[in-house]
Amino acid sequence: MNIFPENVSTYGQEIDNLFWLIFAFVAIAFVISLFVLLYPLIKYNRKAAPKAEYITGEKRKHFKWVVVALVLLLGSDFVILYCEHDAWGQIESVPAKADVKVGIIARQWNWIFVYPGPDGILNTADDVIVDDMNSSLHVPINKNVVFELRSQDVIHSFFLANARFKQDVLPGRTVVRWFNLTKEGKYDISCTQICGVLHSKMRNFVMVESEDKYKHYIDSLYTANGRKTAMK
Ligand SMILES: [Cu+2]
Repeated sequence: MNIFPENVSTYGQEIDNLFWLIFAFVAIAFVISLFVLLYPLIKYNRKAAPKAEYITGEKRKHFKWVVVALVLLLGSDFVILYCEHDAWGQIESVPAKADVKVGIIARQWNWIFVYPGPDGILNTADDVIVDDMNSSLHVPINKNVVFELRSQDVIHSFFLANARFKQDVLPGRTVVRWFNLTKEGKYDISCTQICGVLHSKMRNFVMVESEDKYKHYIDSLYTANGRKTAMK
């Protein structure tokens, strides 16, 4: 069953698997909790047990149920921790050598994209900045895109549902993350942290393109900025 937006990132499937694993644990816990709540209500109704009993939970036969619940809870936590280890490792280990580097800046209420200039290095004088409402971040398909997330004002959250990627963007801090998108197309970027009155308008896009199209776009950016085109 797939109720999510289409996954287009290399690590997205792992996140979906984790979702269903956690969902299963929560579903089981939900059924058990309902049973524990409803069963005594029916079994010990007013006719069957008119007098309530006060239980402190200190007696061994009572306390063991506290231990059972604790073991179940800790047990499921450890299973989830064990299963998420791989996905966590993939997302946290930013590739040392990026195919593409880009800066993503959050500002009330727009995402701003910064492409390294012809020198290929971010945060230098020749960077090209795209700062238009609802503009698109262009990335090539099947490439490791490493991005630096920054905020100019408040806390925002960068969410690319199709990549299963979400990360808070904090003022005063640079967060470096990556993705590798495997299908050409246009996908929504949204902000998932209430960041002011126009928070819901903070909607941009990722354009996943063939290498050629991507280079063409970058070239056009450089030309528009009056710089020499120098994409290798
Ligand atoms: Cu925001």
